[in-house]
Amino acid sequence: MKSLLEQETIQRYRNQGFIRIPHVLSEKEVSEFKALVIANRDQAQSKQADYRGEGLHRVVNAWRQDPAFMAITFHPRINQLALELAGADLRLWHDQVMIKPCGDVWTFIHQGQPNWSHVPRPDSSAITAWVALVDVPLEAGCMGYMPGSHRYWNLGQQMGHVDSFFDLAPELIDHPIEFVPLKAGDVAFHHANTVHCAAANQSNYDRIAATINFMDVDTQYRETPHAVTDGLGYQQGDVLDDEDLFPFITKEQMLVQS
Ligand SMILES: O=C(O)CCC(=O)C(=O)O
Repeated sequence: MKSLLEQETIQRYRNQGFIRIPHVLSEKEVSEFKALVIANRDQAQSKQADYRGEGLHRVVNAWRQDPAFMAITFHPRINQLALELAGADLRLWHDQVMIKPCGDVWTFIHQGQPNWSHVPRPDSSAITAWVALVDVPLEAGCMGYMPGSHRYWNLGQQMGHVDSFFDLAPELIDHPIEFVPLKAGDVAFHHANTVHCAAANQSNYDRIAATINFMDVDTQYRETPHAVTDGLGYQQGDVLDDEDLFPFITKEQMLVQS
């Protein structure tokens, strides 16, 4: 299988914990996927599923509610890029509809993995793809990442607790955040431990995106509430091994598909 990325790009991702990959989707895909994201937001609203009105309209596991969404979540190019950057086979953790309406609400600074029901580990290759379906300059609320912060692997749960985050890692207080504007069809990837945030959407249009969160193939369950694992019966330390819910994303699979 031919690599999509130069070694230098992969190395940059591994050093800084995030990377922008331009022109991943065609214009046609952007317009189809944008419609799918909006449809899934609206479907969730009418069913009162995981819909949040507090500045970010988020639907977790859209591919489970609408099989058409699988075109985004299992997009071969996005999946291959994730595998090349991660340098390891992966499983899907979940996908998300991510619509940020206009307003002054920032996405709090946080790491992904500590907010998931996963046992933290220093060697994780878990990676998130943030797929822009409209242009996302800084004023439309692009993501900001703290370079090198993916090496902090056990800071605990800090979503919405800015003070405790910096209590845990005071040396990060003065660490710069790099904002990464995207064009529609670009994808930004970040390691699941990269400290990140997103600016408020001060444009005059909805910021429409999808995210795909990939985890390590042998991710272990950590006992903590989470929409994806609640009620599944996993015990602390069990491998999240349900192949329907957490399908493998592997190089071998890509070879078969290509
Ligand atoms: O899109 C946002 O505002 C936040 C997204 C985020 O935190 C993530 O994808 O991990």
